[in-house]
Amino acid sequence: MNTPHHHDAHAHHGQHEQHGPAGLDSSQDGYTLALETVALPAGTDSDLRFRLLGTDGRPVADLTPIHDKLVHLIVVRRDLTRYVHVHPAVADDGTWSVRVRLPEAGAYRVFADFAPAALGRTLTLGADLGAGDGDGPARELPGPAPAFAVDGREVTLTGEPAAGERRRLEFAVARDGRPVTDLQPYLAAYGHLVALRLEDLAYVHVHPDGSPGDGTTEPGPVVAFHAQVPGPGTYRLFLDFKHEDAVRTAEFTAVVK
Ligand SMILES: [Cu+2]
Repeated sequence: MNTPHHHDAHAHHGQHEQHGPAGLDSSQDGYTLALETVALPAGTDSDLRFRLLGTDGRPVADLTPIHDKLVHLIVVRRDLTRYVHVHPAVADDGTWSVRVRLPEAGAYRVFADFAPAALGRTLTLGADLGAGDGDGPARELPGPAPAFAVDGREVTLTGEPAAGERRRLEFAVARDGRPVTDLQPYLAAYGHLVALRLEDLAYVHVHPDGSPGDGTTEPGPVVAFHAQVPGPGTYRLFLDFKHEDAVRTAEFTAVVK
């Protein structure tokens, strides 16, 4: 189960935009995600440490911020039933670390999303991480549903991702049946969306449609994105949004034929 399929992962090297599936490799274009932590206890706060190595094998010093952060780190259980999105800090020796809590035992995958200045675009590298003892409980990803409740908010998804085609996805946030119009900017956007494919844990880059302060983008109730998924499969969409000073995550399943 730890052997990802490598479909088209190498088909688009050399282009300035990443079109193929991302996150399938721990090393790409000369850059490497090197986990120093390969296993963590489950259910407790622990330090996850890693390095980002450049073409010369040394830690990459010059990163271009993406949405206010140098590195976005996503950790998911391989069945996509658990999701953690954090922002590590770097020490003088080039080691990155961040405190995470993986809720239960199992096999996890780590994704580092970063943009080496010398490369001029974003890279997403992936690596395997274990948590706790053994495989942990088997879980099944919930099927497609148009709405997700989190912390008393209901988020409704309109639109469907499609293979090889840019599609608009809209998420509407409501509370007690009323549209929420006071979303707060979180990392320079009203929402951050990460999509992952269950079959191979391909990571999909999603781009927000508009940003706070651009004169047209409202603070809810709708947060819109453009997404293009690399092919058929079952995708889990994770939407992070900030409301009343807390970041909350809504999750959706989409089956792409
Ligand atoms: Cu992030």
